[in-house]
Parts: sequence; C-alpha cells; structure tokens
Amino acid sequence: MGRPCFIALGANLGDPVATVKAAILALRELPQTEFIAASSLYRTAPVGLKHQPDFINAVVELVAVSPAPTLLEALFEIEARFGRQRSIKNAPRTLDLDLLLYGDELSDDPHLTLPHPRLHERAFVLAPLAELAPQLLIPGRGPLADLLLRCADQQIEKLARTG
Ligand code: PH2
Ligand code: MG
Ligand code: MG
Repeated sequence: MGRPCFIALGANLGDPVATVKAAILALRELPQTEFIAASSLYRTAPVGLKHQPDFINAVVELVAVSPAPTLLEALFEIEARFGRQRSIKNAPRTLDLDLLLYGDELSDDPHLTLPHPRLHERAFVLAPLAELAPQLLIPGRGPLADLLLRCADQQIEKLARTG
C-alpha cells in the first residue's frame, strides 16, 4: 500500500519560479510514486538567515510505495540535478526539497526527521500544505489550521497560477 506524502519545494537563486515549476514536473516523473497534486506557488520572505533573496515555495502531494529513505534519496538526486550546492545551514539555494510527512510515520533520525522538525512553525510550508489538505492533523503537533494561525506574522504572498 502506498503512503500519502507531502514534499516542500523552496528556491531563491537563479530563476526560482521556473525552477520550482520544473521541479514539480520532475516530481511527477518519480518512479514508484503516484503524483496527486501541487499547490500554488508562494513568494515568501526568508526565515532564518534574513539577508538573502525572497523564496518561491510550494508543496506537492504524492503517494509513495518506496520506503521513506529511498524517497529521500530520490529528492536529493533531483536537488543535485538542479545544481544544488550544500554550504552553510539555511544558505540560499537553487532548489530545496524537504520530505514533510510520510504517511503518519514518526522518526527522530537526524537524517530524516518525520514530521519535518520545523514544518509546524513555517507559514511558507503550512499555507501551501493547507491548500492541498486543509483538514490535516500533523502528528505530534495538532491541526494544520491552528498551526497556520500562529504564523500570521510571517510574510507570504500567493502567486496567480500561470503556465
Ligand atoms: N528554507 C530554509 C530557511 N528559510 N525561508 C523561506 N521563506 N523559504 C524557504 O524555503 C526557506 C526559508 C531552509 O530550508
Ligand atoms: Mg532540505
Ligand atoms: Mg528546507
């Protein structure tokens, strides 16, 4: 049986709108997964390191048959294909793909923490996620809608759908 999974996309170098759109297409092609839906794109103020360009963020839902570590490897491979260089934490990036949720699995493995350890405090993740699954309960954190209300001070702007 497949597991419903949510993946966060983020980019703030190069042409981030084009990158996020192309990465959504790449996620559609992932083997051993069924693509369900993509959220709108959002322009978001950087969280963490402030002095860097705004991000483009989105969330994709898919159903995965492959185990979580295999899915994570496939996400790293797509990041690399889009020219991701890893330097300091929270540095600007051409493409970041984060596995937010793998079904209702809980994991405290530092290489793959589930749910994603900062998902519950980031409007740039919660708002696109709420488009796809407004009733979602985040394991260990509570209703998504409540979490989103707590991030009302974070600047995000939903972009009109094009292309
Ligand atoms: N990703 C980060 C750190 N800060 N800020 C925004 N707005 N969007 C991101 O995707 C983002 C961030 C680390 O992955
Ligand atoms: Mg990441
Ligand atoms: Mg990230």
